[in-house]
Amino acid sequence: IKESGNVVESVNTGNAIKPPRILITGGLGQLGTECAKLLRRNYGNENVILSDIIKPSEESLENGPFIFADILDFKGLQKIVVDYGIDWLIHFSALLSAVGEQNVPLAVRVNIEGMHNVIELAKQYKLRIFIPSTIGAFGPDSPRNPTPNVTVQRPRTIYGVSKVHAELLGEYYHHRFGLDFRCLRFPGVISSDPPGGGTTDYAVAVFHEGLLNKRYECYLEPHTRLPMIYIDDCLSALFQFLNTPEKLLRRRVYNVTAMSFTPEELFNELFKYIPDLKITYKPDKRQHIAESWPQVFDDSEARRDWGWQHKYDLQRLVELMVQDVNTNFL
Ligand code: AKB
Repeated sequence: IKESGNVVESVNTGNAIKPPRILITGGLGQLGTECAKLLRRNYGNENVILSDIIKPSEESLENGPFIFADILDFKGLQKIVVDYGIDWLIHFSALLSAVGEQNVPLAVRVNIEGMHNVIELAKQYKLRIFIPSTIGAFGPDSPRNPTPNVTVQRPRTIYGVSKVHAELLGEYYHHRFGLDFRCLRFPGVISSDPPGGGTTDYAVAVFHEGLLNKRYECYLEPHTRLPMIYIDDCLSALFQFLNTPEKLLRRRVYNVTAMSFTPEELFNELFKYIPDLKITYKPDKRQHIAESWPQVFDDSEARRDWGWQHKYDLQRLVELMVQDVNTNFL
């Protein structure tokens, strides 16, 4: 099977080679539906099972199975893995940085207890497991420009703490039990789906509000630089990484990124499409979070070890986001 030049892996069942059966948790968040589309194109619709605890839209029910799965219910997860013959688990369920701060106990349950369940599940059933991490796994003591793959990690959000925990536990399960754990640290992911409680989401919200109302009040200061990636690049990285043979992986956790920009730089690009866009700034608590995160992300190890390359820069990202939001939301 092929996707844009990538040779895709299959599972050797002894007699025949068959595509992997994949379960996606938290499938109705920013990445799930698009990730399912990409995987279904490559592995077949029936082999990719999208799951969540919320009610799906018509679109999410198109093209393949959608099921209820609560990551806090270990037995329920075991039943799904057995009933559907799952080989790979992509674990997207998580509260993001800004919403996590508003409900720390819930973030602990979802991001930490939920992750304990899926990692144990993956160990028991010998699944390949992918858990995304984030630039939020770094903190004020980390070098910010650039932030290397291995450095000090002392995040100050529950989101960041839970992601460092996932990175370390995944690495531990890999070394101790041979678990095929894979993790990419993503920067802010820009897609046309409405924002979901992150600190980097101003860079999504401005397209929706800017195109609809011609105005946007930004909660970050104009010069706050953060690493970012367009969703297609993010999912290509995930896809390519999932299919990288284990022997090429020198580590289990990699930084990936495409660009870095400030709100002011993004808005200047957007003025080309919305010349009468009015921007005001009203920094809030998210400013403190952003100031503790990397400004420029060093992903040279991913580029070296498994050939990561981004396609979309700031100009192309803005062009595509204007198109996507206009077509799907206005
Ligand atoms: C957030 O802002 O919380 C996320 C992230 C960078 O992980 N988008």
